[in-house]
Amino acid sequence: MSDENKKHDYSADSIQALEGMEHVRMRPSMYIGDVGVRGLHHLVYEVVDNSIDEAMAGHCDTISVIINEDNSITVRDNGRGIPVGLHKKEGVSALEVVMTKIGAGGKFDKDSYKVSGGLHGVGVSVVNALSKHLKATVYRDGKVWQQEYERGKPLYPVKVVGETDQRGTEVTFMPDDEIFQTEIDFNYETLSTRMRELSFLNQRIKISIEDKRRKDDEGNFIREDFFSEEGLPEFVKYLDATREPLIQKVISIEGEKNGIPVEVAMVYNTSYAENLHSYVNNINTHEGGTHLSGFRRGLTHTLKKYAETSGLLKNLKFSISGDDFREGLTAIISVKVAEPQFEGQTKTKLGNREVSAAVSQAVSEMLTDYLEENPNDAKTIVQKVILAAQARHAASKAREMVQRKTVMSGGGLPGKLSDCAWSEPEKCELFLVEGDSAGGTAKQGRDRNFQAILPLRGKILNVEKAMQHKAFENEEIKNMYTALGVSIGTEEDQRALNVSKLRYHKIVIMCDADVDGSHIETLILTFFFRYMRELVENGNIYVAAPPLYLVKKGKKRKYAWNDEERDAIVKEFGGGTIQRYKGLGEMNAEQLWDTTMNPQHRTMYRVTIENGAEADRVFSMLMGDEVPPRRKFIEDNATYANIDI
Ligand code: 0RA
Repeated sequence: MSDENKKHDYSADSIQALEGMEHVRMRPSMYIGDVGVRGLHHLVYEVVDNSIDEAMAGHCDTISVIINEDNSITVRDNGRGIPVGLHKKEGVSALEVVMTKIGAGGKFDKDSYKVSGGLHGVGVSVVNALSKHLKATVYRDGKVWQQEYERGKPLYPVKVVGETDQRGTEVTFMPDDEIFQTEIDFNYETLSTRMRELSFLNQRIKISIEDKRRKDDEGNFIREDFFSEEGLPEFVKYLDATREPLIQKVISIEGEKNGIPVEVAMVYNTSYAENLHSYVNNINTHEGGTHLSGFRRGLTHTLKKYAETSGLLKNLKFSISGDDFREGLTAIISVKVAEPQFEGQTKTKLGNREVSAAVSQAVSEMLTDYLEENPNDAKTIVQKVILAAQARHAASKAREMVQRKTVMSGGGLPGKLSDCAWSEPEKCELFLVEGDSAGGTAKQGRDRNFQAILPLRGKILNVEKAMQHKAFENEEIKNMYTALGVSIGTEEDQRALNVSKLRYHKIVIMCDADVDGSHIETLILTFFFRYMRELVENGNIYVAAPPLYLVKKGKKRKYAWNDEERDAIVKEFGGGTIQRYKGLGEMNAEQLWDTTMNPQHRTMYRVTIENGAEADRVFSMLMGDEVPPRRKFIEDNATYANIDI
């Protein structure tokens, strides 16, 4: 190739690089998830990830993160330093390539062990593209090298600015306020929590975080130093610190199966809760995936087999389900996957099929060994599993009995309805509440003049999949018809409605603000859409919006309906404790009234149908087996008009 051509190639490549950076700035969410608070903090994780990679390759043991006074971030490590020599293909310093080429990441260092994926691992160049200003400093070969950038564009070629006997890489960046739709204001707790997590997930790395915006009582900057000698076993102990252990030891599983490193640490406690946390390449997989299902399978299989062969299940009159094996279990599952496929609504569900067997086998083998070596622990665990199964059976029997007793006695209003005093439908509201316990709270908290409560049991029938007679036989559905005063049409057209006697003009669906709650919400919406569409079209159907958080500090307390509000309140209070409301049941009557039911303060969404055909398509799609799409629908697609009443 002639020099002429080389020159041409180089400029073509640099144009490509520029386009890559432009693309990041045009579509930032594709690279960092969103341009809100989460995306902003994501920038820090991205830079730290590179240092963690360097540490995992065995070249670095100290990483420090600093929130500077101006809210810029500095990340420094004592690794080998990003190479500064000429990158032959690109014709510029390798440092410049790493900083300005999208996806250049660690491509030219094939020997080092690198795994990345998901939102992480997109490379520090993405951070550069989304920063108003970034300075990279490399300590290497006795010299200090430097290059600065504005919105991803180098301000000068890499230059030497001094001498050093140190090694490492330092990156300081100021996120671009033209990109982010939130204040450039880092949350110390958010970052420190992530650094603690990283130190547990990657043992024996010193990770520190310092906040130069704030000082403690002694005049030192707020700072934490994390270091975990053992890794995951320390992580579960940390998570379970406030629970009573059932067995003293942490069961630790560490190995590699089919080239996939698998690490598990688990403890049993005396609670009834299941606490599983899973990670892929240090990324929390909220939605689980193949590694989690592999873990569950390995655990159930191994414990069952052990219990059976050791005769502990003799004379058992009921079956044991998978859930019973996980009651009181806290576990962390961490795998490293070279090319992870992330699926699901928030791209936090591992899809790689091969991982399931790897985790299941690793768990089976090592847990079998553990049980054989620790027969006392094994017996304690199996006894707990049997108790869990027993309790589950007793509960379901009781539920059946109650169900049989509450057969509708025709004519009058349903026994479960707590009606309101007034009788003018246009003034009255009916709350359809998820579960009897939340129903009880709502009953106490309501204004009984105009608010009626009808608790609905668990998951109502999915009318999308049920035959019509099943729907009309369904207790909850019958209750809704009678409570509303809506009658079903004729023999010929059973769905023909008579809404002239509608007893409440506002019908409010009030469910937990979690995945289950949104599922129930959708099931109820599906019912209205399919069986009482007129009410939807007339604008009678509403969805309540309970708060997600309560922030407390001293005597001050405030509710937040999303993460941004929560962070703003924490900031306003200057810290504080955050209670996350997982369900309506966690609020008392007064809180439920204040936040969700009182017309003076509440936020409700009116459900509308903008396009019937589209709504139809959406509802059929929604009633598939995946829950996340439903959540997504409710959050973004729904044609709710946000009205404050
Ligand atoms: C590729 C090659 C080498 C180092 C790195 C990447 C590296 C990148 C980052 C990012 C943050 N900290 C980092 N530390 C190192 C070194 C290759 C060699 O020296 O032989």
